[in-house]
Amino acid sequence: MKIKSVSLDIVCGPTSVLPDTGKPEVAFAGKSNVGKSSMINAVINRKALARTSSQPGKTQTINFYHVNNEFYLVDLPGYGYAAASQKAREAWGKMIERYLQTSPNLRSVFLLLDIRHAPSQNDKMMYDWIVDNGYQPIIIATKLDKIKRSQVQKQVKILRDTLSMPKETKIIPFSSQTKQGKEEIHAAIADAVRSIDENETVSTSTGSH
Ligand SMILES: Nc1nc2c(ncn2[C@@H]2O[C@H](COP(=O)(O)OP(=O)(O)OP(=O)(O)O)[C@@H](O)[C@H]2O)c(=O)[nH]1
Ligand SMILES: [Mg+2]
Repeated sequence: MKIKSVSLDIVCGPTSVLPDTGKPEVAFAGKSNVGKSSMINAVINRKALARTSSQPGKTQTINFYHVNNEFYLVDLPGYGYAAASQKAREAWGKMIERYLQTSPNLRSVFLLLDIRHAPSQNDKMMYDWIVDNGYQPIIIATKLDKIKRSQVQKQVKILRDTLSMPKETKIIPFSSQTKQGKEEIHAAIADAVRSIDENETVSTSTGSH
C-alpha cells in the first residue's frame, strides 16, 4: 500500500456527534500504552502525527486519520488506564461502544495486544465486545522487538488460547520500532477497505456478518 497523503481530519470526544465519513473505516482498539498510536504512525510512515507517550492514557479522543483521500484509520482511546477516574472510564466505554455499534462505515476492527503478556480481563471484554458487534477482529501482537525470536510462536499461542480465538483469526506480530509486520498490516487494511460493506452483507444475506 502506498501512502500518498494523510491528515488528522476528525477528533471526537465523549459528547461529540460521531461523523458519517462516507468512506471505509478501520479501527484500532487496545489497552492504554499497548502501542496503537505508535502503530498508526508506522503504518502511515510518519514519526509523530499520532501523539504517543510512555505514560498510559495519551489518546483520549477518537481520532480519524484520512489516508489517500480514500479511507480512515481510527485511533481509539486505550482502556484499562488505571489512573483514570471512574467517570472518565465510563465516558470512554460509552464512546467506544457507540462508535462500534453505530458507525455505518466501519469495515474492520483490529485489536492490539502486547505480545509479552497474556490478555487481561479488559482485553477479553474488548475482544468479546468486538465479536458481539459482528466483527472478527484482526489481532496485532505489539512490541515484538521486546521478546526473543524464539519466543514468538509461544507468545502468539498464549494470545490465541487465552481469548479462545478461532483458527482463522489472523495474528500479526508487529514492532513499531523495527517496523516488522508492517507489510502484513498494510495488506490487512487494504483487504478491509476493499471488502464489501459489512452492513450491506447483513441486509442481503444470512443476517449475520
Ligand atoms: N519497544 C517498543 N515500544 C513501543 C512499541 N510500540 C509502542 N511502544 C512504546 O509504548 C508506549 C505507548 O505507545 P503509544 O503508541 O502511545 O500507546 P497507545 O496504545 O496509543 O496508548 P494510549 O493512547 O494511552 O491508549 C510509548 O512509549 C511507545 O514508544 C513497540 O513496538 N516496541
Ligand atoms: Mg494512543
